[in-house]
Amino acid sequence: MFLGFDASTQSFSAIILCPKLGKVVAEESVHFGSELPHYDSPSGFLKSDNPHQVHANPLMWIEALDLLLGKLKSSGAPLDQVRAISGAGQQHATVYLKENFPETLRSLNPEIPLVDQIKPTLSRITSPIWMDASTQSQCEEISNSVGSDQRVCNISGSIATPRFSGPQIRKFYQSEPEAYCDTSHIHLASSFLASILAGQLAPIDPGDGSGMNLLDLEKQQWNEQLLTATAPELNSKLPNIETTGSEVGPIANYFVERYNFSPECMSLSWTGDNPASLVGMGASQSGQIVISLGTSDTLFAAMQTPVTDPKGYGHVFGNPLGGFMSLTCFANGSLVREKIKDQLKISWDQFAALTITDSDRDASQVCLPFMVPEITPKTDSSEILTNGWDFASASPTEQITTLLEGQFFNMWHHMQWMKLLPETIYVTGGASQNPAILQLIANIFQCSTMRLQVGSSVALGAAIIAAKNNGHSIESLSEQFCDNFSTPSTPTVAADHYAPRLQQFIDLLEAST
Ligand code: XUL
Repeated sequence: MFLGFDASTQSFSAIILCPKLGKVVAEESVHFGSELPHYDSPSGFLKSDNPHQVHANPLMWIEALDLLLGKLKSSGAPLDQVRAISGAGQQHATVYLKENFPETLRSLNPEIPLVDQIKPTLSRITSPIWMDASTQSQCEEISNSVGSDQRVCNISGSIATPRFSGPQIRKFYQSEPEAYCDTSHIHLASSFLASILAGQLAPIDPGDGSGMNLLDLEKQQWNEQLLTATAPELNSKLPNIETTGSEVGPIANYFVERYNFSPECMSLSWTGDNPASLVGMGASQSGQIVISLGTSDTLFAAMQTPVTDPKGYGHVFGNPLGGFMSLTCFANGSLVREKIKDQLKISWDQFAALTITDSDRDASQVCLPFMVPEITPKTDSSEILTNGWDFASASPTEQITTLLEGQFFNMWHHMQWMKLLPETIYVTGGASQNPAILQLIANIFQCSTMRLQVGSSVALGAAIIAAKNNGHSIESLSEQFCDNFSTPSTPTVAADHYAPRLQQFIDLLEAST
């Protein structure tokens, strides 16, 4: 059996799959906001007065890991039969650790919770996460030092990007030089958690490593110029780059004693949530497009040769199964859908029932759905902007429908650089449970949409990576676990139905960004 973890922004989940039985045998999840309220992070990150500064407490992730494994054990999940473990973390988040981290990992005591043992190893008590947009000046400095945005993009697959780890590391070095000096190890959320499971330092994989603005994408090695432009002695603080799912070592004794894992269970390297989702959706090879509707909304597809976004919003990441993937990320995803749902005091079912998917409403009414600083396009708006109508006093149907249309118009507009003509879009993440959303995407993108029946394509992707690296073929794993889609939603409106509203949206976007 193979275990896959998904350490995402708002929760930590796990799936155990068994290729012999061809089925998922256990699934469990911990929601940070409700199950670990003492971290004061209702949506998985700490409150801050500066909307551009978004950090999380890395101790919350490891307390969640103990809680999650405890839940799996008490539900009778066959942890003793797990042969290998991999996982995926929210991308870009960095964890800063002192010299004593490796020694602490080697001697984890099964009698003491992880959080108490790891706490003294942190050289920075918080981790900047992917929602942080506070490093614009560091991005400019990195670009200037390397030569240009285009040069950074040619090497790393993305222009210097505020949420990426390199600019975040530079900001830490500049604002807290002593703590930077006291930092011997800088990990991504993914490699930090993989290290704890293995009881030794784990590498970073090319999928998650390409979200750092530090990796030479083609050579799959840290790039000297980018390292120098970012911070001194960075090379010695970073783990090595190794293929996704490579062996780190047998699982640490802590987990054997505490949760009954076999001492032979192998702990593998992790990847980022989006690269893992590409695998979990069975889209790692065949050029299908995936839309993931999570805390962030992302749109991604596998690509053989890297093509970069001329506007700089899109990224090229490593594909965990070889080659590359293109990705565009939107910060105003579920957080905004949830805010509107809560303001209207309705349930998700009511939210779905109130969505109009082929409306003949006033075609000139559109909105920009940005309530937190947006990544694509870059904008600071903190409230919904309309082209002259009053959003707050509109009916719930109008609010929900224009909000969702705005999200998918924005996505459509910003995927044009990928030059893809999708026949089917595979939709995953919490909001994919809403059939009205699947229909709306089908109508706006003019292709059919399907959703995976398994809850987390990220944890599934990680478990598939673990199974593949234990000798199972990716073809049979994909057939067994990724072929399980809902009946497709096909367009119910003509191709030009949304054209006037889409144009209104683009006009409003261009006038305000
Ligand atoms: C991708 C991105 C987010 C995070 C959180 O570039 O920033 O999708 O991975 O899920």
